[in-house]
Amino acid sequence: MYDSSEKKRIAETRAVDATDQEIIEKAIDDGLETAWDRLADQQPQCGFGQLGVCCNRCAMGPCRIEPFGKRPTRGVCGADADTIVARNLLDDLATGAAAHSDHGREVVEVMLETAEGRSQGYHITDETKLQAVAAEYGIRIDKKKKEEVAKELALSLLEEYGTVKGRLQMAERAPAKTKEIWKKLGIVPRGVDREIVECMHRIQMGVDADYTNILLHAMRTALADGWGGSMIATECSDILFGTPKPVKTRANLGTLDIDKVNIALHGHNPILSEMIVQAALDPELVKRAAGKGAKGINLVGMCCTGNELLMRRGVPVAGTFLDQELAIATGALEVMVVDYQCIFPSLPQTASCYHTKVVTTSGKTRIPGAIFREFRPDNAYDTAKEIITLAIDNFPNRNPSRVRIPAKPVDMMAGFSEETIRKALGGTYKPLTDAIVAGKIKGVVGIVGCNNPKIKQDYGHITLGRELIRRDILVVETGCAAIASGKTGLLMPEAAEMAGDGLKSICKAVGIPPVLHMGSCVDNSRILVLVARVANELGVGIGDLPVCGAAPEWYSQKAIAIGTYFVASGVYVVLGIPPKIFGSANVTNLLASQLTGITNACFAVEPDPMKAAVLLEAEINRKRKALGI
Ligand code: BF8
Repeated sequence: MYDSSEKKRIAETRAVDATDQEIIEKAIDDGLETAWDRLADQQPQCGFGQLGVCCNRCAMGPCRIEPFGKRPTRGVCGADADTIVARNLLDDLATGAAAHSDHGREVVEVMLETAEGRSQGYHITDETKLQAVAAEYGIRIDKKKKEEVAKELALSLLEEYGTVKGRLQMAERAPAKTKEIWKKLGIVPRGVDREIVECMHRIQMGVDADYTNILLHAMRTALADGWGGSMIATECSDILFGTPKPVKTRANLGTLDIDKVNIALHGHNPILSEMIVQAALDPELVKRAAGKGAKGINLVGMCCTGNELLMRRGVPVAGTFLDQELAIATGALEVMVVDYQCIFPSLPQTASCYHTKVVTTSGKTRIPGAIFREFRPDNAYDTAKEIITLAIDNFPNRNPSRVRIPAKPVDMMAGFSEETIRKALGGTYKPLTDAIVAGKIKGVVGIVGCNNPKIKQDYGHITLGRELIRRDILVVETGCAAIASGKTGLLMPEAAEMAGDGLKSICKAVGIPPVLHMGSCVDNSRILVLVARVANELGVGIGDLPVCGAAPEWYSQKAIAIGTYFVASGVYVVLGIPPKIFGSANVTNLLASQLTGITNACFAVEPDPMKAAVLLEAEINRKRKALGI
């Protein structure tokens, strides 16, 4: 076993946040296996896999290409490194796009069932947004009831997934110049499912072998995600649960409550978590909790479900991707309820060291050792009550000698939907663009994405965020990046003190933090809408704006889709973790350089967030110069 100074050293290497470090030490004491241990077990990781030159697609393989030009230079089928790397990338991207988009479809289905009176406990909440989106789809409002409009809209949105219509309505939100580029490249997205299925077709052996052609389809599929599946998820969630407005809440593992029944809501889709929030207020359940000796029911969010809940309800967030095991390691969690995506399959094993129960709720996500309670729109409220009851009844099983909750949650502010930001600026983006033209704000960077145990938890996000605001660059965030900033205080208006003078003066005048939390990962679509509106107001393309993106700690295939739709839309993106493409000089060259001549944006890879800030500022300056500002 480790002595205390060794434990401290390990915890400090793994995470930045003091509450995380405290629980990492406890996990070591408890003999708990975590992602960091499993990463160590995997060393050395396969070099062929890291370079993307390993192909395991068919039964002639697996094959691998020798990266230094010696034999073998081709797989058994004859595919070279370019084909293999591009195909692997397309496969990953399709997986990510499918995850976002299938989540989006489920929200539309709930909207349809709600409109038809077939769901339990859901309502059409934001009528203004319902009408605005319906108008885009050419739906006449007249004197129709909101449910009728919602039904027509849901049916139109389901068509966006198919192949008959052949275009995505929401992609029309992009500026004319940006759409012109897509048209010229032949990458206008035709339908969400269509593009994803075509990815699967193209990566079958004997179909697409031209890396450029493969990468173009990757961009089209990514656009179908960003301007399709993800945007649909965001808009329909707003219609059902409300468009976020500024809200204050708290973050980190200290949001767990020693006296209450603790339930962590982990995953992505708000259709599950919103219902649990409603059900937790049920007097019958509150009474039951008291009967078990608890002072109440404490809900905390995790990952993107956490973001959905804090954006709309101000529910405290316990942490990011790498906090899912640590939340259990506090010994204070009665239930972790999950839907899908970013859920470690090992969670039931982690939970078995404590009294915690892991509850899965989607037929798509069954995990051995977890309790399954299927969550359907027609039984949503009842199932939510059942899950909370399970947690309450588990409260007496908590072993007080194994509980440690870090003392202090950090205050944070969230809820910056595109609508909220525009409203705060007085209805148009002119005040923002004026500040950019005047140089008070140099530009805007979206920091997005995950944690990855290959990098100290949250270090990439918060170091880059701090460095950018210091350079008078406004930061907008989503996903685990935003939670990381919340844990470190960057999402409070007081953080403006850390910003450069120009950005500080604007933040103080408007009363906003220098880092704005815009939501979950599907809510990157809010950033797309924001930049589209700014570009439209200025009569330019998205690629002309001094706007960049960064994913300092990404791990997920979803991040590949996100990065690619930003680049395809004209936004330069810096990745902190290398993608598996370096086995092909051609693929690398296209993505990291040649694309600039086409979309005016490309990818860069820079693991050091301080150096990434330099790259991002240089790109912002390049675009400012081109605009003559
Ligand atoms: O979709 S940022 S670790 S939680 S993948 Fe997952 Fe990454 Fe977190 Fe949300 Ni996004």
